[in-house]
Amino acid sequence: MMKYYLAVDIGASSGRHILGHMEDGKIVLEEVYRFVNGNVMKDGHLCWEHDRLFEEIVNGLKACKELGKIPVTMGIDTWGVDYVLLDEKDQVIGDFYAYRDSRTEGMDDVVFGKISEEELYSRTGIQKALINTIYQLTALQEQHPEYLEQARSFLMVPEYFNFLLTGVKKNEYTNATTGQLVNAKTCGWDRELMERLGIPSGIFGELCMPGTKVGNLRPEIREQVGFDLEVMLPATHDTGSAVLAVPANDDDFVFLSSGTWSLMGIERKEADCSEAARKFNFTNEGGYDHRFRFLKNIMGLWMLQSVRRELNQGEHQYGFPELIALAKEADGFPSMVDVNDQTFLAPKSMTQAVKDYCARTGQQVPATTGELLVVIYNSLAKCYADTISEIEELTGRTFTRLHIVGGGCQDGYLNQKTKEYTGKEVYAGPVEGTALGNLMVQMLKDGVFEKLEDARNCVAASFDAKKV
Ligand code: LFR
Repeated sequence: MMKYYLAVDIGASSGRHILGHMEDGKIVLEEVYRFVNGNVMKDGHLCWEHDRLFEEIVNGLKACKELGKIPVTMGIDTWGVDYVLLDEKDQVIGDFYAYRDSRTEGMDDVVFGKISEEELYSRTGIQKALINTIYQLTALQEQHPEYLEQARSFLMVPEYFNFLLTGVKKNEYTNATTGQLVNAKTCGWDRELMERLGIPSGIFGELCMPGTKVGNLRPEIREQVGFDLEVMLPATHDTGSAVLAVPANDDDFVFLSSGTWSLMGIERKEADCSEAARKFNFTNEGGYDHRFRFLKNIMGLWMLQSVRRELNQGEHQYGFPELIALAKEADGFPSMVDVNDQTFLAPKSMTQAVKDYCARTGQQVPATTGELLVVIYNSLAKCYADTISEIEELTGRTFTRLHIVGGGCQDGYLNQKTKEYTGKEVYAGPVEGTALGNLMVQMLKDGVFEKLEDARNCVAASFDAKKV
């Protein structure tokens, strides 16, 4: 009997159910279900559609049943920083706010009025980004203090879905770190920090490490899907899962987890919470096996996805191959933008935001779709190169290779540009890095692999990383 494991990987633009199993010493993946995701506007706020997403999670379980491939365990990973609050009856309080919502504007000043930016970084090692849970909860304090008063439990997005599936509430370490409320030294919630900020620390449960069992399916869910399984905690932060699947065990490389965001960095045994790291805005996210991902958040494919969404409001529907062809035609177009500029986080129109940036900085304004795309491609690749230089400066090392994992590694044009700008050896793959990393933890827990190194060797043997 084949033993299957299920990864439910939900990103900002799509979610998928991917079954994994071992065959002749290799990991085999099978996508069984896929659905779209995105923000919707509700009462003037950008929100996620958690009810629909949960229906899709259940639909994907039904699809496994239809295939006759019943997994022994499953794990859910999603983007970080977002959360729900539950009241004493376990009902959700307020809306499912999405991190791009502008309600956190100015909340950095409120937080820094209670703790200095330097001290906050030295405690958490997490970069300043207004999307972080710390600023979201501060916004709630300012705008809806009653929500925090009613709250009895805090769950991050994957934990909320796990709760709906099993009835069990468990907080997980890797995702928690993204919120900027976890202490980088103790690897536990920084309750003293919460108290200083006036965030009720009692709503945060003890942090569990990836590999912990959450529970079995609730009877209602079991009936709907037609089977039972164990829900487990993978690295529930998608980037934490993705980086597990980098097909290398040495340390002579920089990784790039490429999706809606581009997360670029290195794996380390200890967090670097120094002033130098803070000034470059690097972050130390908690990973599997007490590793840290020392990385930078780069705006990423979001910019390309947004332009495409805007173009596709017309009759003609553009796919990425067509967009890449247009970009190639305009290849020499010279203007560049700082992709991490706040104006690109959630603009009404990305097309206009890029044009405005070029105009503002006295550069040639892109006039065609191709030119616009070239600006984004070159700017992303340049940002990757700059980020590698910063990592090299901060660590006093030089790195030979760049490993790109995740959906974005399928963009050959971006890979080529990345190679040109960084001057590194570039390897692309695996594409389903996040789902793979999620599955690897389930398999490690089940004894398929003894240790992470073995799992990574197996990933390298199972999936070709293409040299760019
Ligand atoms: C990637 C990611 C990043 C995080 C951002 C917001 O999907 O998880 O790591 O910074 O989304 O949560």
